[in-house]
Amino acid sequence: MTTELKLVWTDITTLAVDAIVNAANETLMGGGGVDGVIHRAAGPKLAQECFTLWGCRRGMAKITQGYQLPAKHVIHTVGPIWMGGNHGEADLLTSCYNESLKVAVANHCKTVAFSAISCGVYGYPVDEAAHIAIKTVWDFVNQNKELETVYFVVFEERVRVAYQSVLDEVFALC
Ligand code: AR6
Repeated sequence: MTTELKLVWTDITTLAVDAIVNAANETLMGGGGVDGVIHRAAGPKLAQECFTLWGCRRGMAKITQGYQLPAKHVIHTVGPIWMGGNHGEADLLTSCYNESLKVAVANHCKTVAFSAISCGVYGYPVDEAAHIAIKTVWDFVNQNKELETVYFVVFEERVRVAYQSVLDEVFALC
């Protein structure tokens, strides 16, 4: 199966996909940004399940149910905090996408929607983050044929512009 990659500008909590990917923190107990929005929309049972997971290391991913969300599951991944680029940030961000996709496939998810991990409070430069997000997903779907559609969900103009320009580059090469 060829996986479709799609850029969408919407609130990720509105998407009826198999899994949405949350930009969480190591506690997995909720926070601000997209994490807070997802927890509010999913309802308190999400935090109850997260509590049983004992947190998540940076660069890794864990899955829960979606509860009151239209999405069946939430994959929680913890992105790097930008500290100038020499602290393993790129490897950690790459790992977030790979680990989330591995968890998705292991749980038979065919449609997965990513938030722009680390592009908000964690301060990752959006052009570099967009490049890592798209390249990592592209490489993964070329090796793994289980996924139908991967959505890159953007919620701010500066992030949309960054993703669009990387996607234009990638598809120009095809
Ligand atoms: N739908 C889709 N994307 C959204 C939404 C939404 N409803 N709301 C915000 N975004 P951030 P991070 C975008 O800060 O940088 C939390 O407190 C937003 O525009 O949510 O990985 C966690 O608990 C931005 O482009 O995540 C952590 O402590 C992107 O989501 C920390 O923030 C990511 O921004 C994680 O920081």
